[in-house]
Amino acid sequence: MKHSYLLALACATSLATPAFAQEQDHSGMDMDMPGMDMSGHDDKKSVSKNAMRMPTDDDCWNHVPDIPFVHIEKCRSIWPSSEGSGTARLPGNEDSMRGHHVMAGEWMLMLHGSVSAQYTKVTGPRGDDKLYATSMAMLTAERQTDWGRVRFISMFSLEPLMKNRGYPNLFATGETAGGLPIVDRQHPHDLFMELSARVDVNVADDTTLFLYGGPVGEPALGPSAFMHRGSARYNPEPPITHHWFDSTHITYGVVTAGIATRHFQLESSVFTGREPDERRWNIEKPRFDSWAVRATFNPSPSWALQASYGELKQPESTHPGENEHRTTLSAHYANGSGLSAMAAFSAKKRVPGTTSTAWLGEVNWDIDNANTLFGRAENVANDELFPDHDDPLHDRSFRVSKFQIGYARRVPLGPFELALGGTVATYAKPNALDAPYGRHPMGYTLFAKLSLVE
Ligand SMILES: [Cu+2]
Repeated sequence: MKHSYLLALACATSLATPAFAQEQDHSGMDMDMPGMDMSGHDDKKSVSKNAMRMPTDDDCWNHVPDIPFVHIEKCRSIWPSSEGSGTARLPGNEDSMRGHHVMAGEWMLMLHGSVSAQYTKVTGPRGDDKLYATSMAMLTAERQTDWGRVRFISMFSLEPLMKNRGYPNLFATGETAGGLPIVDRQHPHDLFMELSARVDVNVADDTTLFLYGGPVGEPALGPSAFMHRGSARYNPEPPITHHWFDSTHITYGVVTAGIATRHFQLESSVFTGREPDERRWNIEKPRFDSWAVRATFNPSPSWALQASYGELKQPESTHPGENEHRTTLSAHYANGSGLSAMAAFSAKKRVPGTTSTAWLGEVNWDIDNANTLFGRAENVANDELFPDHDDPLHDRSFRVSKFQIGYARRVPLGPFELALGGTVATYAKPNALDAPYGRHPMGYTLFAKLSLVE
């Protein structure tokens, strides 16, 4: 991010908008606080001098709503948490500020997005290959006020352009195409991935109450969704455990209330349990028939530990009358210098029915400015691999694993970053799956991902 550019923008904005300056006036901060000294911004030398006068750690802790946006990045390296998808918290070291930032009056706008051209090939009898594109665009508007913060979030995807059956992802299941369950493939995401608002009210120096929600949002269940966590930043393949951990990231109708401090966040949601249907261009009817509760602990900027529980009403249209109780635990680590990793566990209980568990470990390591290594290991008991009722293996649960490694070469292109890379995956499965899947199926993906980063 270009500090000088943002500083200039923020200075221009704060000079032009009395409310912003006024906010700083009753912040009670020392005069050496950057942004307080509004004199001499018209010469370049003093701008760069001011840019170096960062807030102290203490400022970041005690005057959160008063930190000028230009210095939030510095504070984020001190705060123990940063924002993930929905209301999820990530380690403070996670770089969640990637994107293009513009001040519009008192509003800070952030545009973030990526498009990835991908080719996936999976071998074996259930394998397939496909050339396709995944995409995501996110626009947020946020504003600090003297009592807290207001934020609007919108997120879109053009994945509905691809066919309903999505793209090959061996052992992945979930949602439908043509009324039939999708198996060994990843479903496309909906056009509207998020349309939500969040209001934070400061109730003490270190405590805010917040309300989040909208027609499309993410309830307080599971870790931050895969496309919004650093540990999966360059991984082009969704987890095969998506429907154990983060499948609720697009939910039609969510309201979440919570309390947040530096280190803790406790929140609860009421939301729609039904997964998105296969009409991917519309906004579905909210039902508010399900609930979840989540606790997150950020002991330091390196860690985010999360536990959540939710009861979902009839999530799957192909399993009418069947509810789901989902318990997830996750530990996310980020060292702030290129390494981000997550380990997670989920237990999904069908009601009525059995419980199936899933494990996930993933890592992304930006070795230097140009090279990234990443990978993911998953293990899950899945009973949806044979949806045909006449199949002798129908409804039987099989514990399968996927081990995937990948590499990305990152090339800066102005405000964009182009990541070129590939992944290789191998699988472990019981012998009973040799006939339908082949003895040693393999998966490969090549990708070219363009992201707006500044
Ligand atoms: Cu998804």
